[in-house]
Amino acid sequence: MLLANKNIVIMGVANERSIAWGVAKSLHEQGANLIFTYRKERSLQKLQQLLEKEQIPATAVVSCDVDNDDSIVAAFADIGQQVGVLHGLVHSIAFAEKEELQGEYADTSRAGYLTAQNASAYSFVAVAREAKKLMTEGGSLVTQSYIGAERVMKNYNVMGVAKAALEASVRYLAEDLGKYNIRVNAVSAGPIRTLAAKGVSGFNDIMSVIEERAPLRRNIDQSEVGDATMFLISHLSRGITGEVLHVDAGYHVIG
Ligand code: NDP
Ligand code: N5H
Repeated sequence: MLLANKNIVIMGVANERSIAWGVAKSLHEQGANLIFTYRKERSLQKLQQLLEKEQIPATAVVSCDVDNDDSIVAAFADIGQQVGVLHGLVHSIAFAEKEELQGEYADTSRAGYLTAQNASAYSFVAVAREAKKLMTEGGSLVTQSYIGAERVMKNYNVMGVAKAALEASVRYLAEDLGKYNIRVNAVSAGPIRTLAAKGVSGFNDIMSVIEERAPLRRNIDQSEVGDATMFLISHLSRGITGEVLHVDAGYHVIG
């Protein structure tokens, strides 16, 4: 058991397809104590059903809207009271308005740009600051990114720019928190059919391209992202910080 007696926060379970739920299963297999945060009541209900079905105990379940600083501060104060020390945190949250995820990036509105940055990039900075206060024995933070941060991917648009900011934040946070023995990394996952991905234009075409062109000639799933995230949370990755680890069947090496 790589994570016995380790207190790990998981943010972003909306349902059984969520990347965060894949992460929860991988962390649970290694004996971690899991603390979940959610935003919508619907997500809380889904989470409670999943925990019961899979017989996974939650150490705590706390409400947290990452668009709101007071909500973040209150959530981590609550977590601190319940568990005292944190050893890890997984941020698996992003949001952009649907109308910004199609057409030309050049048409992005100021409001749409700020919404995406706020929920998808700044949220990780704010969460890292609060989590750090509880990581008195060192720790590991992991966020979820996508190759649209590095290259132009059709329709990803404003979210690509938000993920670029998120990946840059991983590097700056790695420098700031390294002196406290807190590591900061990202996983860059290939496309997975989740609630957030539902209804976004071009999703099926992108999955077909991966099947044809990725070195492994297939798509990846939540369990693969879960295991890679578990590795980055665990002691096995103790020399790694400021890294973006691709879990994408190798697609990122193809020109
Ligand atoms: P999900 O829809 O399962 O998860 C998205 C989560 O974001 C939901 O739990 C949602 O909670 C939460 N969320 C959105 N806004 C807020 C907010 N303001 N405060 C708190 N929570 C919020 O989709 P995924 O699992 O696909 O997404 C997880 C992460 O993985 C995202 O960062 C995404 O960009 C990334 N990713 C996804 C890929 C994919 O193909 N699916 C590929 C690469 C990266 P609620 O509904 O309760 O608001
Ligand atoms: C190139 C692509 C396909 C096009 C772009 C997709 C971008 C998706 C990311 C964001 C997170 C989707 C999003 O915010 C959708 C919302 O506007 C509407 N959905 C919701 O509100 C649901 C109910 C909730 C749960 O969603 C959120 N976000 O809270 C990228 C794809 C191939 C890969 C992909 C899907 C990447 C990614 O980052 O998720």
